Amino acid sequence: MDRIILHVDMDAFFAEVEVMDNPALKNKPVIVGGTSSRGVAATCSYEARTFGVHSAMPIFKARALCPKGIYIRPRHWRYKEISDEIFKILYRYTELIEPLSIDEAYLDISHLHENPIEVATRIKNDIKDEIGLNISIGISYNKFLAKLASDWNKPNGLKIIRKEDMPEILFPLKIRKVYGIGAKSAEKLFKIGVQTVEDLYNLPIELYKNYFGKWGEDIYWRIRGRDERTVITKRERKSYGKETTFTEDISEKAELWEIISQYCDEIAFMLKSKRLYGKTITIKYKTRNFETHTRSKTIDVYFNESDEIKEISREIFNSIEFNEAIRLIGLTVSNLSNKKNYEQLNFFNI
Ligand code: TTP
Ligand code: MG
Repeated sequence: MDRIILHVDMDAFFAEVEVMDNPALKNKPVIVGGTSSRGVAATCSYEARTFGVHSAMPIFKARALCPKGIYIRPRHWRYKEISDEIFKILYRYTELIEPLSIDEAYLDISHLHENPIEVATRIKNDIKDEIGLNISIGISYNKFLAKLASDWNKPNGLKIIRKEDMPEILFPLKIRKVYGIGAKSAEKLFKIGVQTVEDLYNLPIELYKNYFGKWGEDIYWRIRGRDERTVITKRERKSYGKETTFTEDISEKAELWEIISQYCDEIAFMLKSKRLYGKTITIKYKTRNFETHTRSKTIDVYFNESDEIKEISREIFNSIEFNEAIRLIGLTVSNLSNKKNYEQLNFFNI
């Protein structure tokens, strides 16, 4: 029997929470993630998107495109609170949920033996009625297609991709829509005239391996509707991290620090909400030439306060010489434990 997988994803999540909490913002271009000119947008409302603003765009650029926009500092605790409410509603439908981020998850509802469109509609209505926000839902028989479907007619979308729609339904899509195809591979493929999924579909499997390396075969099968990945319900987190690929490379150090500093707040918030502590911080960055570098530091004590994370990150950050413009920067806290004094306790227990 085919599985029934839903991919659910809130619309303009941080921005819509802000609008919900302050109805004066309704129908206005709202940008979350920067009250100073440094830093990047976390997200923005669909009204702001009509001006060309989007996630990961430098704030100064967003301000140039949308000077009348309303710029709001993120309130992570509030997004987490709403996210918890959303997940509570989802768990009423099934336990088979794989959370992907604060506003996104896969659900396996095969065992419900119900019409999936009806289930998805009920979920959408529950979230709208009980919380007041819109969610987009994609339905299909595997993860890859469910995720594509949730993006199909956002915001407030509902889309099903059936076996009989495949593969033709994917043919007009740009290849960047395919999970696993990054900017670099897409650029190379454009050079040989491959722009849409249909162009890609017609290439022999060997070429997939050349272009996508070890992911080649996965991508070959995905666009043919085969993706056997299951919905993984409980995954022990080994790290918490956050990274952004910028729409424009950033050379200014102060700007990069501002972004890292935002990540510190967010990661501290996530760790605290899970009562977790970390010991290692890693900064990863990619230069404009796609060279990836990582720098880590491990300390003797566990931490989860934003100030502690910032202090250690600052040390790592200062030791890096950014000689080239940066296209991606990320921060990860790892070596996690749920006890702050884990080592001391062990020591006394011996
Ligand atoms: P997304 O689901 O990618 O974006 P979104 O919900 O704002 O908009 P939509 O799904 O309708 O396209 O991310 C969820 C939240 O995660 C988003 O509201 C803010 C945060 N986020 C960042 O902080 N930085 C980022 O680069 C991205 C993509 C998201
Ligand atoms: Mg979303």
